[in-house]
Amino acid sequence: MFDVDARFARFLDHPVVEPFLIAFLGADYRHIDNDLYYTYPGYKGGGWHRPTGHVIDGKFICPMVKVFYCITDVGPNEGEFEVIPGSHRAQFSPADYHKRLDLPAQHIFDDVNAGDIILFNEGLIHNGLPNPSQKTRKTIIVNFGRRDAGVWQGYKPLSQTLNLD
Ligand SMILES: O=C(O)CCC(=O)C(=O)O
Repeated sequence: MFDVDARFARFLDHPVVEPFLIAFLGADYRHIDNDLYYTYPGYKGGGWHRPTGHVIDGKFICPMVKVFYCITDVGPNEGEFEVIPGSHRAQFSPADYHKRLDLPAQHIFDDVNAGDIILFNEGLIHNGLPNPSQKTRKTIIVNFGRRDAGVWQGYKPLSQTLNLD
């Protein structure tokens, strides 16, 4: 997205977000990838997941922080995003309950205003609910890692973009 419009670079060091990224990942945090993410009317839901970042071999790790810049309002039954607070410390796998919609202790983001930001450790078990409404939920997702994280293939800005004054 930075190649399309360099103003999207604001999402790399947004003044509200940057202090959290520094606290969780270090002052030399890195951009990993980004997506313009739409969940359309009729979306069937994504399924609970967490790529990494939980307890592995008794050690807690946080290699990646996900930042959701919400660009639409989202109310109840509009395909809300949901997380299980604290689940980044759990040692079980989401595989067994992947298909379930509701889980105990889940938090459903059903009071979102455009402009809100959701920031979380990717180790938190999370999901996008089915969207039975007529509204599309739109999110700009930007993922960040520690200094040793690499930008994912296809997400590195063009050299012309990086050379902008
Ligand atoms: O917003 C959503 O529906 C899901 C996004 C998600 O799960 C992710 O970026 O890992």
